[in-house]
Amino acid sequence: MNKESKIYVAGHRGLVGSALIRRLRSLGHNNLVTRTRHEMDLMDFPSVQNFFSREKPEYVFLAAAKVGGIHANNTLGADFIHENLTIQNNVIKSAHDAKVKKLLFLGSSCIYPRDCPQPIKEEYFLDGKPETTNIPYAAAKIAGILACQAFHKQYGDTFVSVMPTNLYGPNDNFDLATSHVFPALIRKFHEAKTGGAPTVTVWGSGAPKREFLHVDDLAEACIHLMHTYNQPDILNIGTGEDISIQEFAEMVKDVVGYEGEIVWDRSKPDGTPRKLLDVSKMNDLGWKANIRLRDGVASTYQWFVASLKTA
Ligand code: GFB
Repeated sequence: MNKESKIYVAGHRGLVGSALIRRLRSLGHNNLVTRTRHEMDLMDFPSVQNFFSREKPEYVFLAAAKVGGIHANNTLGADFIHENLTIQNNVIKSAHDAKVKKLLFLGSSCIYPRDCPQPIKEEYFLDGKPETTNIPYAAAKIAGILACQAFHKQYGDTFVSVMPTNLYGPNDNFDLATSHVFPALIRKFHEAKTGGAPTVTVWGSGAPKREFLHVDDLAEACIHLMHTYNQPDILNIGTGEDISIQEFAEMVKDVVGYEGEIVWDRSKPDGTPRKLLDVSKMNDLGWKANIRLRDGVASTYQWFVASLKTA
């Protein structure tokens, strides 16, 4: 991949896609192709085929997906499995037909068995049942990995799959009903601080542990792999460190400067107790995460406050 290569980022307005665009632009890539949902519906196979045969992108980042936090995954399973299977099938087959040089598929750490040893090695893939709150989403992502591997085996396509841990950063979804815990807590503590609320309600017991990766670190990892990695074997992308939801809530509270109390709503699911990724393969390939969690909380909080002013 060089500066003139034609690169298509599917999902360029989302958390991951927008970070890829920022990073590619800052590296001097000037032949980026994007389409809004209005311009091309990734759920519509003829439109996707038509786009690929006309534009003939050389490199594809498949970051378009329906994503959400524990509550959205637990209640909108039909949408999660249907939309993700359809989008990825349409893009992967069209990329194959258009003979793209390389495609990078964004999976998720939730594809792994819920109760596997920690940290999670890539070889645990398909060794057991995923966490129940996100099985439809996990099933779609598992199918995406298997599709990339099958196209590689049957046709020799260079279709690579990466498994990021829980991501955060600019352009995240801050809607409390559908978001992940990171943006949810930023919004909750900010609104409690500005509204003078005495308590903030955080879901679950606080005991689960999560590994949070800034999406700019992920973008750097994906671009690094586009240059260096051609294998069908999946790769974990994370920081290699996790934190309990309770510790994380205290951190967000502190960064936001909220002085009230945290109340735990144990009627909400905890989800998987832990999903720390083993990132030694990525480290061996020459990449490691740079952004410290507390710095990432502070910068994302600033981004969120600025976004409220422009909304
Ligand atoms: O980020 P999150 O929604 O998703 O929740 P998962 C992580 C943990 O934070 C859970 C707790 O234990 C939640 O109960 N939590 C506490 C909260 N307060 C809140 C809150 O206000 N909002 C939210 N959303 N959570 C998702 C999967 O699992 O992770 C997806 O469902 C995907 O499939 C994604 O893989 C990365 O980490 O539990």
